[in-house]
Amino acid sequence: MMNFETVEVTTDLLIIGAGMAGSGACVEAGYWAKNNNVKVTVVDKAAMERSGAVAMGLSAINQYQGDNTPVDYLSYVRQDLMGLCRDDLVMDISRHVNGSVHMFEGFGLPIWKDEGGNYVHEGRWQLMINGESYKAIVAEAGKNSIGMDNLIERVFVLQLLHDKNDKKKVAGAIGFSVREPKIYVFKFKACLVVAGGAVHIFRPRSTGEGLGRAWYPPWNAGSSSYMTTMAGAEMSSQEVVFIPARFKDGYGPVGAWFLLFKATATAANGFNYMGEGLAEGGELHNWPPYGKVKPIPTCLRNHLMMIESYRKGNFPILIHTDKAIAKIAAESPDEKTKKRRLKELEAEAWEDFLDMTISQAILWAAKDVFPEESASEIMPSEPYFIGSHSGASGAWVSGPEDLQTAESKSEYFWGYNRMTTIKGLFSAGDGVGNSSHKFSSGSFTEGRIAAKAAVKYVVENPAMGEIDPAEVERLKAKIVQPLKNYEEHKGYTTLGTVTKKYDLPVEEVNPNYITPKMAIFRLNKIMDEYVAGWGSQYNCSATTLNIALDLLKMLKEDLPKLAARNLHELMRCWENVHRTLLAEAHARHKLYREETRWPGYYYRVDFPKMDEQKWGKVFANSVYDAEKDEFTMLTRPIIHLVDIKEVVGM
Ligand code: SFD
Ligand code: AMP
Repeated sequence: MMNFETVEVTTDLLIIGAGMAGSGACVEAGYWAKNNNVKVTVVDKAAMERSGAVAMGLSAINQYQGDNTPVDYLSYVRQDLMGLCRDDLVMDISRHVNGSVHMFEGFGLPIWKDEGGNYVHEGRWQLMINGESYKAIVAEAGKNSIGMDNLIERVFVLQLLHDKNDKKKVAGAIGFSVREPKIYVFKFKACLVVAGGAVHIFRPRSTGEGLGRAWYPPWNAGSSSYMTTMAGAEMSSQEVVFIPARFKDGYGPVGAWFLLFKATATAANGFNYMGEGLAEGGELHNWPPYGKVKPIPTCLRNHLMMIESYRKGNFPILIHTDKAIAKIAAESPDEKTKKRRLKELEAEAWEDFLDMTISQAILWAAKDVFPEESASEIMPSEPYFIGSHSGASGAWVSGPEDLQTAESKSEYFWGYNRMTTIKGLFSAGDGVGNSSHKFSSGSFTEGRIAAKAAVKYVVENPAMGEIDPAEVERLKAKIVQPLKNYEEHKGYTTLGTVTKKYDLPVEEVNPNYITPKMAIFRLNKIMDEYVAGWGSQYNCSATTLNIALDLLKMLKEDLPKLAARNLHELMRCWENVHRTLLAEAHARHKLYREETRWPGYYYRVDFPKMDEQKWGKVFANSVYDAEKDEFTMLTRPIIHLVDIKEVVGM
């Protein structure tokens, strides 16, 4: 067993996670910190240059307002989430996001421009970029702002520590290095949890040789949610997962194809399920008023696809890349231009994936797919927890004061923008619920907003809190327990990591411990089969959810037996602990909201319709008591700050 050294870090503001929101937070906090003599430190489990969801790069900036107003954006977001959003949070990001995008350009990010020098739009809100190095560019700006001495990489933060004298306030955090035997104990006045969303809570569609492949990054393991939930912060909309429609197997995103190339999708038999769904008497008319809005809400687009493929059996669903390319090329004035245009379109099609989902490009190449010659299969993926895209899960936070009405102020504002219900604990990006469609640029913007407010909090609350040394010692022992479990019991293993016969890695079978891979399989199976994963065709009911809760209880009982062979596996163990708490919160939220509000994300088969009267004007929230291991469910009102009547176009 390794000997662990303890490293103590004392700072004013700790930023946990250096992804898109974390980078925005660094840029902003660096500025305000210098003016206020505040020390800012950022910690990430990976290397900031390529950490988080944007590691591989992106091919679009999905939130840019241009000349649109925050109310325009709000109407789009509210409709897309079937009426569920916090107007104040959405409009707050919207009014600042142009500034962030212009910053990106200043940092050196190439944004596509047309001949007139204007940004090239993918859709109304999206801009095309040459974004392979997007994260590296943004991270560099963040590092420059706070200074390299204040960046701690390769340290996994396990959980937050309360102030010894105030359980409604945070004063520290504990984690460990994933490279050296070191435990990190942080002390701070405030912290910003921006550790992303969650992947691999549900069974992915990828198996065997593609195991682990997902659309959202597998290293987003529910840490934001775990840290805020464990600290006792109120959480919101944990039932709202995002199921993206993606190119089959490689999980290539569809946005550029639908919006830029204007491709259409049909069922295998050629049926135009989207057009028919919208037509008079079509399925979308069963979901008023959202079935009639434009663009069709993301979940309803999925819903139509699911009916066609799973229920009617007309799969696969095809996206007609070939027809889309041919149509654009045909608009050329002459044959020579058409040929050139075809080559350009081909290059753009490949770059879309090479910039952000390289595996999809590899899969196309491996399968001899030429997008200009044939259609590709798309399908709904497994559920993800991503407050920044078309999901809505995350922390319940205070909004900005100036956007509140007299009615909303008492519900949505408690002193500091983006502070959770725990003092000194802020969040942003995937960590914050009910302000969907922020994407990379909006997450960066929300990180800036939260960091500015957190520095203000530090200035106005200058006393350093006190953490409980006994609690620290208890957690130090807990962190390394999986390494001990392995060392103590490894001799009893029936199989090593490699079978002699086939020379294939297999999992160890040992009655005394559970490997991280086994644990994740067990979690995935429970969630897939009982909590509306793809394996149960996104269906669940009170019966299945209660079965899942029983099984999760038993899984939780076994998690102290997790075993790690090395520091990397130690991280894998704790990531699974993070995932499991979010899995439970999610099942409880689904059980609580007795309606089907997001068909295409999940179906409560025992409540198959939207219940506007009971659930149309409320958020489902929860508070976790870590000592009692108990969730309390509650509702909070949806208060509209603006009346929106028109249906907006794309
Ligand atoms: O089209 C710990 N996203 C897209 N956004 C766009 O604007 N345009 C696109 O084209 C997008 N597409 C897309 C996107 C994502 C992915 C994976 C693909 C395609 C393939 C979404 C954005 O990427 C997303 O909205 C933001 O990145 C969210 O930002 P943030 O900061 O909330 O999460 P993060 O960037 O993943 O960062 C999290 C950080 O936390 C670290 N971390 N550190 C310490 N301790 C722990 N316990 C930790 N746990 C996590 C991570 O290392 C990371 O640095 S399209 O398909 O939608
Ligand atoms: P995606 O690639 O699916 O993540 O989508 C990128 C952006 O395009 C997001 O803003 C989506 O909401 C939007 N989008 C994707 N497909 C469609 C569609 N068929 N209609 C309208 N908007 C879409």
